Parts: sequence; structure tokens; C-alpha cells
Amino acid sequence: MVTSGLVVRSYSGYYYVDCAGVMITCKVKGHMKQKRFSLCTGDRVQLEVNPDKADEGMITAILPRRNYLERPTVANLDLLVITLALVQPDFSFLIADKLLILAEAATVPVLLVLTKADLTAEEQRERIAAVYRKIGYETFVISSKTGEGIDALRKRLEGKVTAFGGPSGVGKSSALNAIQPGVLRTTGEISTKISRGKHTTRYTELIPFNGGYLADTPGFGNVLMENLEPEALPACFPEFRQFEAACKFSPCSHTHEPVCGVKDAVRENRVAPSRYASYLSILEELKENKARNRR
Ligand SMILES: Nc1nc2c(ncn2[C@@H]2O[C@H](COP(=O)(O)OP(=O)(O)OP(=O)(O)O)[C@@H](O)[C@H]2O)c(=O)[nH]1
Ligand SMILES: [Mg+2]
Ligand SMILES: [Zn+2]
Repeated sequence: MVTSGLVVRSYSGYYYVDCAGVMITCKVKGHMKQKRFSLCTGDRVQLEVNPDKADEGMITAILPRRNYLERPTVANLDLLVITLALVQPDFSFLIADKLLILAEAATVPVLLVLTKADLTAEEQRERIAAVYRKIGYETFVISSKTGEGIDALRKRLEGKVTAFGGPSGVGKSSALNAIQPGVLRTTGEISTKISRGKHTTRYTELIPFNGGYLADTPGFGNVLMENLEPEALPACFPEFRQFEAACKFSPCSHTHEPVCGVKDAVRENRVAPSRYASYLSILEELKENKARNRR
């Protein structure tokens, strides 16, 4: 029998596919491996169910993707929740901006979640949130410890396929557990106990949630900006758009050009200094990558 389903988890060559509520453990058909299909969680696939064992199958094709993210590795998201701690680890504007740019480049809708509100002063968290709200990024400030902001976030995610992505230790799993208590206990293998009793997430897994899915994903260390051309960077800063009409050159790199609407906007504080600093730093990184790849 040929059917289709959603890859909710992949693990050492096996894919767990949800076919209308029935979980089928699949391997990939030989001809697909040759094409080096990078099948991942969130992919919609076609499969042949084993006639002798209804819970086993072979994936024969991957259906076209709506979108795809490398960090975290997941396809067909309605929403990426970029999760960042206000403290422990300290909030970094550069990391936040890098993650936003990767999502913009992949055209995945994003929402920003700032965690560990209970450990910070109101003034500090509002200052950070204001930078992103002003650009138009929906920003939630939450505490998984006190429950602050959790109800509003839960409501926002209903019926959607959402992944929580971000650096390690920012509180992605804690936030998921606060949104749907017990959710990660049912999927015990996806995290491992590390030193001092901490748990760290090892796999990306989609978990059914109020008509949609939530995905916990493993945290990452530094954020590499690969597969992005320096020329594509300005378009990843949505707040630049309204000022670019005043740039003399088009395209404009918003760096050395004498007449530049974006630089004027930075000077007038209409673009956040932290965002322009991130822009310059990431632009340099992308140029270095490009030069290195040419050598
Ligand atoms: N005070 C406080 N601590 C929190 C909060 N959220 C998470 N933590 C703590 O932060 C640490 C890391 O939380 P996790 O939820 O495991 O973080 P993670 O982002 O899932 O980490 P990885 O799976 O390694 O990527 C744990 O010790 C949590 O108890 C919060 O809102 N307030
Ligand atoms: Mg985790
Ligand atoms: Zn310019």
C-alpha cells in the first residue's frame, strides 16, 4: 500500500512517519539514497507500507518542501521560535540577529522568545524586546519557572507546526514543558543527562500539540553563516527597506557609499545601533567566507 505521511523524527537511518495518526517506522528506498536526499524531520513523504507488518515501511519519495532550515534542521515549518536567554547565557544581539537572518533567508516566519525573565530586571528585558518589536518581530518575554508569558505563547502556537531553535541551555525544552506539561517525558529518549544533572536535547522531534506540532531541537554553539551571499544580506534586515530609497546607489552595501539612507537612519537612531553593528560584522564574515571558498 502506498500512502503519505509526516517525518516526526529521524534517528540513525530510521524515519518515524506519522500517517494520519499511525506511526510507521521507515527506511529509505535505495534509489533515494543515491540521489543523496537529505530527508529530515518535518518532511512530507510518500511510502510503501510493508504488507506483512503494518508499522513498517519504505520511503519512496519526498514531497516538495515549503521551506527548509539547516539550523535547526527541519522542513515545512509554519513558525520558528528563535529562543534566546536574557541571561545564563547572556543575551547576544549578534547571535539573535544571525538567527533572524538565517530565518529570513529561508523565508521561514519567526517569533522571538526571550527566556529566564525571572532572572532579569524589567527594564533590561524591555530594552532588548523593544529593539525587535520596533522592527516588527513578534517578541515574547517568558519564564518557564514562574509561568510568565507562557499562556500567551501557547495560544499563539495552537494549530501550527513550530520548532524551538536556539543556542544550548537557553531553555527551549523548559519552555516546551511549560507550554504542554509532561510533553517531553513522553519522549524520554530525545534528551540525555549530562554533567550536574542537566538534560540536553539530542534529536529534533515533532510532538503533536493542539492541532499542530511542536519541535524541540538540539541547541547549538556558534552560528555559522554559510550559503548566504554578501549581496543577499541587506534584504534580511526588514527595517532597512523603508530607508533604501534614499540610497544613491542600487544595490547599496550601506557601508562606504557617501549617500546612504540606511546610514542616515542609523545616525538618526531610526535603525538600532546593535542591528547595524550586527550587519557590518556579518557582512565581513560573509565576505571572508566567499573569499575563502574562491581560493
Ligand atoms: N531561572 C530560570 N531557569 C530556566 C528557565 N528556563 C530554563 N531554565 C534553566 O536553564 C537550563 C537549561 O534549560 P533547558 O530547557 O534544558 O535548555 P535547552 O535550550 O533545551 O538546552 P539544550 O537542549 O542543551 O539545547 C536548565 O537548568 C533550566 O532549569 C527560566 O525561565 N528561568
Ligand atoms: Mg533542550
Ligand atoms: Zn545604502
